[in-house]
Amino acid sequence: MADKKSNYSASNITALEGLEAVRLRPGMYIGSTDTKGLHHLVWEVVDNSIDEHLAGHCTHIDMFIHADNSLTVKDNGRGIPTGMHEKLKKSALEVVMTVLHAGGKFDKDTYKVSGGLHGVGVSCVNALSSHLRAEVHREGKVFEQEYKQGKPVADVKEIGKTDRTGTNITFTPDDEIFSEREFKFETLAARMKELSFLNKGLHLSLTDERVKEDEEFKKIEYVSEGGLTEFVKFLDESRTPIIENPIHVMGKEDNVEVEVAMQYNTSYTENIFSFVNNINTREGGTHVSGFRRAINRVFTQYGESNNLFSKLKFKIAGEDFREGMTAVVSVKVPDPQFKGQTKGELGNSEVNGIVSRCVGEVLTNYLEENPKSSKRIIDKVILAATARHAARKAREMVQRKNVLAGGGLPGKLADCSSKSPEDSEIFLVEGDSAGGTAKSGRDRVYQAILPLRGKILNVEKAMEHKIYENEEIKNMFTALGVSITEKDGERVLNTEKLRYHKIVIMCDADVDGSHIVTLILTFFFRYMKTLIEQGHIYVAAPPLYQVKKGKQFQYCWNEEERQEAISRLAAGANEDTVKVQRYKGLGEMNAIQLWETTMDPETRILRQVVINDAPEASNTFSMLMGDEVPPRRRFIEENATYANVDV
Ligand code: 0RA
Repeated sequence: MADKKSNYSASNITALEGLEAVRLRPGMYIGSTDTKGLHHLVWEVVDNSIDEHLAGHCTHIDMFIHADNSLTVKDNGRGIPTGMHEKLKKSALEVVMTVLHAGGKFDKDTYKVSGGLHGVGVSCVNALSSHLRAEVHREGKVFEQEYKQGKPVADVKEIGKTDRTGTNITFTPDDEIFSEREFKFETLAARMKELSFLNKGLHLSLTDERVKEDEEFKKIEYVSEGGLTEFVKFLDESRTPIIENPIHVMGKEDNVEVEVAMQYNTSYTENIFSFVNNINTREGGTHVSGFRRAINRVFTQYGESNNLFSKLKFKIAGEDFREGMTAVVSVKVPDPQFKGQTKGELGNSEVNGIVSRCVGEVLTNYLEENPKSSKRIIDKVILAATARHAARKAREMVQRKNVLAGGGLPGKLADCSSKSPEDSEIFLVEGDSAGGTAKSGRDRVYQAILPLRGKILNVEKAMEHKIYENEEIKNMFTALGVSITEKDGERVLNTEKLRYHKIVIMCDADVDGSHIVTLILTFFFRYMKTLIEQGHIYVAAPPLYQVKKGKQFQYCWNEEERQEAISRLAAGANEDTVKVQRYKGLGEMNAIQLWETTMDPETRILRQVVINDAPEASNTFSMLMGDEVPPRRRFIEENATYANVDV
């Protein structure tokens, strides 16, 4: 009996390994079936083309978003093999497209993206597409095969002759699977741009065919000659550099390729982005620790042998060497091992030493050969250490005061009565008057209100100790119950005592309000990023209008809804009984209206803040909040609908 049972489950498992399993539990393969999962499909296909590039066989990758929202990725690689697969008695193309995990290259020596982090293979994309067509140019011939929900519609066909090689994959995401099916031009473009920096000389393009009849297709092309140096310049577009050009490291050891570019700017933030085989390793890993180790070692050595740190009364910490540093660390590893919560951390221990040696050598030479630049960097390091010392004192003052006051909460906080953080929410509200309305409108059992006065400090421009001395920021720390401590010279945010699991930023729906939201988000991004990563941060969406006729009324969140409401309520009525109330500020709503529209979990809209693309997000914050005006103006112009809400 027992045997029979186990046999049964074994065959079951085999059956479940087919593409049916992917359709049954798409989340297990691509994370989710929302917009994030949708774009995961694209990364999966592009990764295969990138693999061809890494193997030295592909120079061009072109992407097309078609009018029917299908998408094509076209490359000039070797083309997926089309010959007979010995064991399976099927074309290799069919095997790659329909067998789970068969998509990878058969040779192990090349750097591989697919099978790495994204890693589920192009067959998963096939399984989750209502329709997919693969076209292969190889050995002078064009082959094609089509699939529906991952199943071949017919055998592989030879359909013509060609003088090129490569693969075109066109797929339509299945509407039975995806809740969101619209490809986002900006998301795809950001990744294509990133890929161009990471793969010097690779041509990438993106064409959006979803345009009005008389318009031309929207097309952008990326190719970077400067590689990571250009990447760092792009990331620091809105910051002021302190040395002329980024320091550039290229090296190779034991088949591991290392490339690093780093620059120092006048800001106080550290921005290190890391990649393994072109995939962003958000949690860092051995390549990043190797990089940090080299920085600490080389600068300490240089400073000590030139007697530059002798006047300091405290030790320089690792983070002092990295304040105001923007760096990209990119490694190509033949057999990457990923670990960590989201598999975003490189585990290969040999990479640590390799990166450390490559960076150490170049940086040592740089410091010897560029005394002026080196002095500027060292001066900045000393300033950072001094400021950190002052910041720690300021922080300890704030935190000690809280302890002395018996964990006293800010006077302005209207706390909730629930003591369970999982059920509790805090609204960070712009202005005392809106704060007052929110206090009367809230459900006091689980909703707390913290009014913030006017514009909070722009942390992008302020020294760290100033930040801890800022009244509104102090209030946020104490109300939220989080604190910052130092561990091995690194700042860590302690969130174990977080008092609310939902932190909702609530500001006016106008330009000033948006600005305040951005200021608060900048603060969270730079000082409490963990809270964003843990999914605790939300932005409230108050309505823009109330359209009213007699006793009937409707709240509207955009112009379209407003027009719709006007025509609905106006039907049969004369003009001047059709009343539109434009809410300029939260304070204009009464407590009941504010509750109904913005605070009641049953009816409100909350936007959860997530970090999709860390380099892009960091860049956007420094651009919006930094010194340079032109990029900020460009951003506002390009996002005009957002900036123009206040008309
Ligand atoms: C399997 C083996 C080889 C290449 C590929 C797959 C391949 C897959 C994709 C997916 C999109 N573009 C692609 N390009 C190539 C190696 C082929 C050989 O050895 O000739």
